[in-house]
Amino acid sequence: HLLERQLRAAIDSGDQLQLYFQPKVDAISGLPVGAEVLMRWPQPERGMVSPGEFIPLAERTGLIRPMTDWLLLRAVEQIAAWQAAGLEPGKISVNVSAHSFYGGGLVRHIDELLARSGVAGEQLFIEITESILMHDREAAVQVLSDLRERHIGISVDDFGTGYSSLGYLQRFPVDEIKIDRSFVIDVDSKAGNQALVSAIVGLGRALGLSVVAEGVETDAQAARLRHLGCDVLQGFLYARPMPADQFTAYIAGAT
Ligand code: G
Ligand code: G
Ligand code: G
Ligand code: NA
Ligand code: MN
Repeated sequence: HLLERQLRAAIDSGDQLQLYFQPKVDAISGLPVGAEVLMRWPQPERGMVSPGEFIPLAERTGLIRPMTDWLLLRAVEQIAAWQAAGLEPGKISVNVSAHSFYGGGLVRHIDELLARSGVAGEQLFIEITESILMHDREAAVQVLSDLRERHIGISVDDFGTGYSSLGYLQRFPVDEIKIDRSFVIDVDSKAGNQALVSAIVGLGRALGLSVVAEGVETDAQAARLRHLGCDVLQGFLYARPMPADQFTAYIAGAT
């Protein structure tokens, strides 16, 4: 397929794919606590290809592994550059797909990047979906423990959409849960969504996890999520995903 060839070329060339950063803010103060990295692909002939299109393609073809390795490299280099400039970007979260998570080599790759750059593991968060974690629970515990040993944070993405095994959440060394956008959309008007968010916050508190709500678009949603006890908010209300140089200005202005 043409798109697959183009994606392979983009990964090989190393200068077509871009890292965008979407701030995560403290629910109470509104100050940034970090950002989620989201991959963007401005393809020279096609224009911006949607991640909804090229991420599943990358997952089907196995290209997601070199792509994630490259993204991790660039993310760690960027953190080092911000720190060298005296800026504090907070914790930078990288999405990791099943191939990378279970394929072996993820932790070794991160070790190399951290050693080479001098960046501390605690600067990084790995976002992994609930369903990926449940796929092979024993293998997952091993990878998560390896990451924890390096003080790398673990975030459970799209929380509430998989078939949750709440018992396992307690056995996984996890730091953060991200309430899926689908529960956030109507949280200001639907009692059911409020009850869900409230239950997830209660679970997070009981297990000592930070609770993030994603996809926050309105003040009404933010006020309700804050009232329900969410710790961190992320969404278009605060900022859209932005290129590194814009995020530099964002954190420089926020401090
Ligand atoms: O970035 P949004 O803007 O459109 O992303 C769409 C989907 O692609 C989301 O599910 C998001 O998690 C995923 N995605 C974006 N960037 C990455 C990435 O670098 N790696 C992985 N695995 N998924 C990503
Ligand atoms: O699957 P994951 O949660 O990683 O996906 C993040 C996706 O959510 C990205 O596509 C990102 O662009 C998108 N996103 C971030 N904030 C908002 C928001 O406030 N509203 C909507 N509709 N999408 C958002
Ligand atoms: O409406 P009012 O401001 O009283 O809302 C207080 C809500 O904010 C309560 O639900 C409480 O759990 C939550 N809250 C209070 N302090 C904090 C805090 O430091 N962090 C978070 N995430 N929630 C808090
Ligand atoms: Na994510
Ligand atoms: Mn999510």
